[in-house]
Amino acid sequence: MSFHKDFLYGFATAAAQIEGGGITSEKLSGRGDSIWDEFCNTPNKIEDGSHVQKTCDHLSRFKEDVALMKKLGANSYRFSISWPRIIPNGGKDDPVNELGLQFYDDLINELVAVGIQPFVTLYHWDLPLALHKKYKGWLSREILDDYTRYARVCFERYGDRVKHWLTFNEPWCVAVLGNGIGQFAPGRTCTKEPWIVGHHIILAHAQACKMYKEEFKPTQKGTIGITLNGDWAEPWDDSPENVLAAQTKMDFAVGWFADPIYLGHYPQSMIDRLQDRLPRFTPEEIELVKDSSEFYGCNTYTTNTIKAGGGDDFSGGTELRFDRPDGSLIGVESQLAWLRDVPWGYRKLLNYLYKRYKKPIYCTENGWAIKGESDLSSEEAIDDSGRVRYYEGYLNAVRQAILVDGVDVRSYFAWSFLDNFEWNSGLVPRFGSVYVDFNTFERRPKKSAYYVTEFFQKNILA
Ligand code: GBH
Repeated sequence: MSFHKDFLYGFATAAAQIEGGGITSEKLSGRGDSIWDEFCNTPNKIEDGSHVQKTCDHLSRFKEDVALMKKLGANSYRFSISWPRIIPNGGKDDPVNELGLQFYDDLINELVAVGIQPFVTLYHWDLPLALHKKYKGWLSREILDDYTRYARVCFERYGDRVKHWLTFNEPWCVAVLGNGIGQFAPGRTCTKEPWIVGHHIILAHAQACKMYKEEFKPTQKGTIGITLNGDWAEPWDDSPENVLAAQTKMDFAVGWFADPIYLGHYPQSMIDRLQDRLPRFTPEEIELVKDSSEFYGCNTYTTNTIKAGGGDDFSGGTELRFDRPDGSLIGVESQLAWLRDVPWGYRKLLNYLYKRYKKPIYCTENGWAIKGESDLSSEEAIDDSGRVRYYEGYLNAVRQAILVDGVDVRSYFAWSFLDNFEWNSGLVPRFGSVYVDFNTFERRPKKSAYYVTEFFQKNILA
């Protein structure tokens, strides 16, 4: 067993989290508002009151950012395209924004010129606000054709240089956090709508894949898939009910999307629990959906111990914990309550995904926010030994999954390249391997930036 000969490694970002340089430059750029602009304009939605309009100013600093990635030695860069930057009102008959199209053209050219392969996400949560106002976004089936046209514009314009496409980043978050518990834009709370949102995303994903494979892949020769969030679910103890609960948690987090896409049906545990609330696929739809994704895109950060009972529908009625029956905790704390450092869970997850879905795996996100990092000076923050320790554990888990277990892993992207806008948590959690001063936009690579790239340089050449 060895690393894939074309193994891709580097850092990941998303448009809404890094592009904004302030209200003036964003207005001049011609980008339409996304649901995140409106969410940030609503009091008390973002913990520190920060705004997507002003994050890392990647929009004007992208050349410096690409040069830094090159210096670090990455061979690929995962980023997302902002739909409202390309089509400000989002719809299939709405005009495109040439300035926005040009921005990603320039970014991609800059990457290709220095030998860094672009790995592109089409949808990383910044829905054009106009489509939310028009028909409530993913809640309406009308969105399918609007999304497919947006995808077409991207394939046409960038597909000569982009060979790796992701239709969606983490649909679970869109459905549950955005439309179930309201922590994310558009901030809706409902126990019925998230399952419809998820269904429409699966169909939109499949429709875009079909179009790519039929109309673009024959000449462009790239690959397309989806990326899902999913943290390993370890039974709290060996009792049959907790073992079953852990599987149910995997079904509700990962299987919700992965089972239809790779296996052709929703998980039985979801059908049983949700009954009429879970939409059904028609035979034609399942034909479209099954095998739509050419690989499994894996975002993962942590592991939970799972107990039966409690929880809500979104966890399949299971309880997410970090403790063991003996009272010990499975990993140290981070800046975020949901995130603890549990490297062994990563190896188990990769084995589970490969065994169940039998697809090459692209690890598209994995990373760490050190507790209290925002209280440090930049000088202190760049000495990020807590993050190096996290990557040491997780990268060795990937290495063992590949070399010992034979899992076909083809990429690894650390989240994130830059400290950035962590959605409803604002600018406080710092996930970057590069420190960003949010007043001056100055960048300073942290220790972990070198650690991650050197790890792969050593292992790929070995
Ligand atoms: C990713 O998602 C995103 O893709 C990225 O944009 C983001 O910045 C990064 O991770 C860091 O957060 O409510 O207890 O069930 C976040 C992954 C998945 C983490 C869902 C929180 C909910 C746990 N999220 N998870 S819980």
